[in-house]
Amino acid sequence: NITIFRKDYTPPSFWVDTVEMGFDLDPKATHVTTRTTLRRNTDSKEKELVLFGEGLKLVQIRMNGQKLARTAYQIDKHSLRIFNPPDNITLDIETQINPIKNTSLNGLYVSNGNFFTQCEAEGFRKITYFQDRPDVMAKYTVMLRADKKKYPVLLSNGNLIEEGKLSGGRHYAKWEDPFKKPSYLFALVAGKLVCQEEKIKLKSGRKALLQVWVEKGNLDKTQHAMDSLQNSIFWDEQRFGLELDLDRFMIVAVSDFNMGAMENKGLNIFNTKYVLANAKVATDADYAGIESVVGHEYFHNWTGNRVTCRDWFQLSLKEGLTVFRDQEFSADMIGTNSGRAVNRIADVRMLRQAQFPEDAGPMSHPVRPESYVEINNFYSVTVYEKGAEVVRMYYTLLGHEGFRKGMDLYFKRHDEQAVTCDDFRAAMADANGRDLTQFERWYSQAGTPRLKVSTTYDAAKKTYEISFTQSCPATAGQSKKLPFHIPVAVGLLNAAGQDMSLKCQEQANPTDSTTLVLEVTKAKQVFHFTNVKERPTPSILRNFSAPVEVEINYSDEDLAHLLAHDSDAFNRWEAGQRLAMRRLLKLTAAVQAGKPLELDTMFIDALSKTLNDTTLDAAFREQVLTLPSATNIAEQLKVIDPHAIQTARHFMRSEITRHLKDDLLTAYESNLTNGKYSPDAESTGKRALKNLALSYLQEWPQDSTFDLAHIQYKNAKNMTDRIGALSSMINAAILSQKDSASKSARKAAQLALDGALKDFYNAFKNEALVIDKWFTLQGSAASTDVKKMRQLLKHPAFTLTNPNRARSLIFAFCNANPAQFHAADGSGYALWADLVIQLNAINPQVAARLARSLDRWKKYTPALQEHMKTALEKVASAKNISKDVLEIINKALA
Ligand code: BAL
Ligand code: ZN
Repeated sequence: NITIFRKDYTPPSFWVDTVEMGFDLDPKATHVTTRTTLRRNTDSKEKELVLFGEGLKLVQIRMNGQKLARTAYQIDKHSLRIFNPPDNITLDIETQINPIKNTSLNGLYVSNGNFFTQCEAEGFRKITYFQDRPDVMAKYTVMLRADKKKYPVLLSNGNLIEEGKLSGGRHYAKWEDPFKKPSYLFALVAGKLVCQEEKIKLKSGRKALLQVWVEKGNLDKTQHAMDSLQNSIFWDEQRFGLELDLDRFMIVAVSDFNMGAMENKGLNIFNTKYVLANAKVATDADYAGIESVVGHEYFHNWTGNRVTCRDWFQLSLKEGLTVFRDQEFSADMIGTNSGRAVNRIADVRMLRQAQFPEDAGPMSHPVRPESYVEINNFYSVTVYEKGAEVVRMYYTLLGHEGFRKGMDLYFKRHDEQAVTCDDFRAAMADANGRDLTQFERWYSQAGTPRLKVSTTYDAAKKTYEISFTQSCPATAGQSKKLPFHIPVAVGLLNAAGQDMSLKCQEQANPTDSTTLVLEVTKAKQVFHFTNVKERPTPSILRNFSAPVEVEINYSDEDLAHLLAHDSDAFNRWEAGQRLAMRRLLKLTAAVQAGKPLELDTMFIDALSKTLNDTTLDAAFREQVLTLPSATNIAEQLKVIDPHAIQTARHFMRSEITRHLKDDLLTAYESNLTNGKYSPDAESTGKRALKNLALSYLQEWPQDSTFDLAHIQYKNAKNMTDRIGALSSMINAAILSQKDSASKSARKAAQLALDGALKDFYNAFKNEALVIDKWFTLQGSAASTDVKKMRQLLKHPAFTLTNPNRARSLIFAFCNANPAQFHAADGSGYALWADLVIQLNAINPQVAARLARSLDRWKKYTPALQEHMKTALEKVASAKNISKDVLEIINKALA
């Protein structure tokens, strides 16, 4: 397994101008003809022409019309090398592939009898021999030929220029993409599909045809995707002045897909999960996910497709930027300030849940990685989510207008080019006359920076000092770090909880606002505020202005003050999380020391105030009432003891319920949403708070609250309420009560749950995405142990070949069921090893994602470590392990 380094980048030896492809589609033997015109790149020292190819049968190769002599080229498992080619070439290559055998879902494959492609990052080489690298951009024409009955719909990138009948019941369609593109954006789809279509008028007055293609039974689930697509198109025109550059834009849903979706030019291919929705089958979260992913893929049309990456180390150039754009889109769609804050909180939760651990583990890498073995492993939360935080920091530093100027310059300079993260940074800097040299460290240094904050108030002089000390822990292959350029948004609250006006000696306040963005660039830095009339409570890192961990000595009173009053809703929430985390860490330590567990009333009171404050949006209250996750707690500990964490968290939840049962019942009852289902922000927030209250109420060890969940299940009119009820039921305390609940109540609850699970399955057995939810509920349920998991894996509806289904059950157990996955006897890890090995043979990408579940094994208690190591070694020594999985396992064991 070869490691590829960023420093070794060299330009391609040839440029490709045109690519003409022909496909004779057949599930077992598809013939592919590829004619490319190439011209030598005089900037390259490489003399040979190296084409990549994987698992291809080469039928023939011709150069400039002549059959290529066998001595003129060399072929191995991964490439085809042509010796001494002339400077201008027309190359004809014919390959044969076997799509039905392609379970990796990379390249051309078959799903439910239809053909689909996935070419990012390196799937095109599984179709034909090609310089399959993003800096080789060409214009494509594609001819598709197939049996007309079996494959009535034939789609590819760009515009349909010709279609017609062929002999033998076959037909053809010819597509032409007017824009240059790299091979990873190539796509084709063929099969029995139907579409919802609408015509829209673009800003310039041009018309465009929009289509959402699905299997026949799913046409009742396309409206939300269509609406989201139109909203995305209009948003990009309005916010960034970017118009759809094609006459036709297609989204196609496929049920077997490795990722969420793929931004192929004009022919986005989507996991069904991010297309299909109606009230019956989709939750509020699904609706939000669809809006965000449809937006994301559409926004790639400019950030990714028109301007693409020079090489895969630059992946965050398009992904970080496009995630930032989709986050802003979702926030703008809500429109209100508190709605924006709730979205921001959700994004930061995700960052802390997944990216902070990645940044501190064996797979840690900078936003722009320095090396990889398998690029698919670097479609990571660091490249995507931390990458989006990096883009957000430009926005915070340069302001709304400044950021837009930077974007405009970026497109002006680089349209139809393959460029680097440095090019993007240069555009931002040059458009604003700013020096962003130091900012480059966000791209080159891995790890989550720590920002220590201390403050001093001088009552006599009315001055206030905020001192920052920044550091960054060592990460894989990077021991020493230099200071980052960190935008720290700061506000000061007076005793009444109002924002004070700010005057800072080191940093002018450009907008006269009460929030100031301090630019911390040194290891140690002090900012002096004057005319501070009283001792303030500092609100640091408002709206999470940088992806760092802030260490600050707040008293509980400070935090309660911020939770009650901060004008920055993000920091209000953050204060609540700090209050909770502090206690969760103490409780975890108490569990480990065998001490009695106690929770103070001050914390409960603070939560109660928020819960009962009906001037706050329900969505925001739900966020405040949601405790830090087990992973969040684990990240704060030197040694992870999952059982102690679980006990502590469970104790806190039950104490909150014991004290606030009536308030929770009120929150439940006052947030019922009746009438027609609508996934708008207000209704979504209400349902979220109601279902959270319901889940807390299940900590109450009696049957009355369980009945509430059961009734909700039976009466549910939408999937959010149905799944919310079922989730509450399956995790209800009454099911495991040994003492206080009577045996018969416990039995009745179990019976009700079993009935509901059966009912749910029967009602939705033809809706794959809903059955995924059914598996997820069970995979993550507190009562699902390894034995039960092995039973579920044998369920007739379970399969490892469909990534959604595999993830629904297995990832739920390994990533979201810590108490059972980390069983003391190591049986959870043994199951994990079996599944990684089985998945590896089917789909290395999915297997490699699962492999990540034991990433942080060195942080666990010694007894668990021992079992984890055994499991990791078992995978490492198994036969035919892919480079995808080996890269993860080897880095973990190193
Ligand atoms: N480019 C892979 C899928 C996505 O990030 O949109
Ligand atoms: Zn993307």
